[in-house]
Amino acid sequence: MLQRRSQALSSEAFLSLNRFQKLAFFTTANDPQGFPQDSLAEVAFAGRSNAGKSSAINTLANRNRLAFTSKTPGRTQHINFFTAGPGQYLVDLPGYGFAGVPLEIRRHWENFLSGYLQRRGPLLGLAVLMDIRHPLTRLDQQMLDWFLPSGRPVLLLLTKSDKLSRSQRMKVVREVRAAVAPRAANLSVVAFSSVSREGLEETIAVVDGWLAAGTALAEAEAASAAAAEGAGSGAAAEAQPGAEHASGIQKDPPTELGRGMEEP
Ligand SMILES: Nc1nc2c(ncn2[C@@H]2O[C@H](COP(=O)(O)OP(=O)(O)OP(=O)(O)O)[C@@H](O)[C@H]2O)c(=O)[nH]1
Ligand SMILES: [Mg+2]
Repeated sequence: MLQRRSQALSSEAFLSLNRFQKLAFFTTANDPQGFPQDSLAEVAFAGRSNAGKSSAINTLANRNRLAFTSKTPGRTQHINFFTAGPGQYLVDLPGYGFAGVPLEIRRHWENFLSGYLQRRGPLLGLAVLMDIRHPLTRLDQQMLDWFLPSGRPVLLLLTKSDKLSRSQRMKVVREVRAAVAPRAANLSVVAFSSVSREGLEETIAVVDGWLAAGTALAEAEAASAAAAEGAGSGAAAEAQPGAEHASGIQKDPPTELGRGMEEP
């Protein structure tokens, strides 16, 4: 009893200390030029229209209307960036698989999504959200095909878990785990609900871990680039005093800060 109470308290404390409560809308973009320039680490939320991406971001932030949700599929038609800390972003991607979208627009978003997933440097990890009642559709598999070759981790969130009984949920989780296990080692599967908040702690821990690791890596790379630059310019200055200033050449920004996505 006591143990259960302390577990409940620590769980509440964990959620109330969750740093995503400070999540704030940063920008909306519909092409790579609109992406934040200072991004060091991003985690994107992908999934079919109506899978619950915007709801999941709101649940992480413990807010109702940070990311807009809707019963009408295709509500999120831009890429919305939410800032989670300096240089850290959660990205709400437009949903795929919405039948009412004209072919031309669908092609545009397919190109966009494949380019983003394959080439966006700061994209550390991907959450793929799938309605627990319809997991691993052809288009979800397509997302994984685009992203998994990067070797970066994926979190499969089986959303709307409140719609199934506990035993049904566990069965689907087991089946999805078995289906994806051969595809990649760093792929985890979690039942998630924005209504019951099932899976919330695990999701926060995973996303937080990715952002922290990505930021540390980006900072270490920037520091080593700066050190190499310092050593290089020191040697050049020794060989040819005053040459550095005379050349007037601007140094490139540290690689991590300069990472961006090319137009798909
Ligand atoms: N029961 C239940 N409903 C949910 C849950 N998550 C989302 N919904 C509902 O599902 C609908 C779609 O949710 P959104 O979060 O807007 O979905 P989305 O993936 O952002 O959709 P697009 O922006 O169209 O791609 C809304 O009516 C939500 O209230 C959940 O965990 N349980
Ligand atoms: Mg949405």
